[in-house]
Amino acid sequence: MNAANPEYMSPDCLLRPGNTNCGGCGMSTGLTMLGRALASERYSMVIPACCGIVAAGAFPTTAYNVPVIASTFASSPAVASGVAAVNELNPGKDHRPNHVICWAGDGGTYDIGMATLSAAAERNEDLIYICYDNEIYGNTGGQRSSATPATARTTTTPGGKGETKKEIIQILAAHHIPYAATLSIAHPEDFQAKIQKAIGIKGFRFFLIHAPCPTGWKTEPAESVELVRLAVRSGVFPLYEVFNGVDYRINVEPDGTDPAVYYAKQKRFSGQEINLERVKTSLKRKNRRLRELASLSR
Ligand SMILES: Cc1ncc(C[n+]2csc(CCOP(=O)(O)OP(=O)(O)O)c2C)c(N)n1
Ligand code: SF4
Ligand SMILES: [Mg+2]
Repeated sequence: MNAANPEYMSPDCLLRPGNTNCGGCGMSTGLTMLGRALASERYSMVIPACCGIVAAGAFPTTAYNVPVIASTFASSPAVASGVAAVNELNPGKDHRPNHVICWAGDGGTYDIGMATLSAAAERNEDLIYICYDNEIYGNTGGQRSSATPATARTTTTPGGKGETKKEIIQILAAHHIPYAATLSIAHPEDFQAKIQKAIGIKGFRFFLIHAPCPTGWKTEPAESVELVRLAVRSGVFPLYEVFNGVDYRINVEPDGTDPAVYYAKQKRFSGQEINLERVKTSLKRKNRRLRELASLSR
């Protein structure tokens, strides 16, 4: 493949061939879908330490088709706030919006960037923050993060993680930001529609993408999309949005698929004592609460 091919310079090709991502990487598919959703927009990205910034390649070349600032692990929301402020002061002759997208992993979001993320959300900075959640520190070999689900094996939880995954959407919603939503690479139309909706909203917008990492999850690269589809169908990763921190809307209802099918496809869960009854009860509770919040919002 020739990365200099004009086809790969087209505005919807955000991540060009020649990047270093593994086959079947959910983050790569997320970037492809993001590029398509933003094809007619002007934007730049801020990316902290994570696979997403390694993907750019070595200076002076880049796999990205838009300007990208590489930030330190903890500072991407602060750096993005600065870029958004500079853009506002410099509208350009055409006054066309110049959006700022923060693209970060779960380690940079749930853990190490949490302070600057919370601060930027509380200030309602005019930017779109997207966390691609592969549920580990993928770039450094697959250590646990607070997004790692209970019982998953990682290099720092070889016997399976004991703690439960953090509820990041609820945390962000509690900042009363105008818009927060989950995205799935198995639901491209929903993905596209929500990104375009967010473009029309001013203030802090937050997205969470379920992003399989075949390398860390020990899964088949060709099954990444099927895996996240199963996660939506079984209620493991519900697709929903929250407006102004209070109004909930469910976008795709789980269809009763057994979550055991999702777990069985991943070697990170194999050999673990997964108490499926407990998992199912907790998923039922979580999805019932979501439905209650959505019905209160009608
Ligand atoms: C302050 C600091 N600590 C540790 C690192 C090493 N480091 C670089 S990327 C990374 C993992 C990032 O995990 P995540 O944000 O989930 O993104 P992923 O690698 O999974 O894409 C780590 C620990 C660093 N660059 N800076
Ligand atoms: S380690 Fe995981 S997240 Fe990183 S590029 Fe490979 S598949 Fe993608
Ligand atoms: Mg990660």
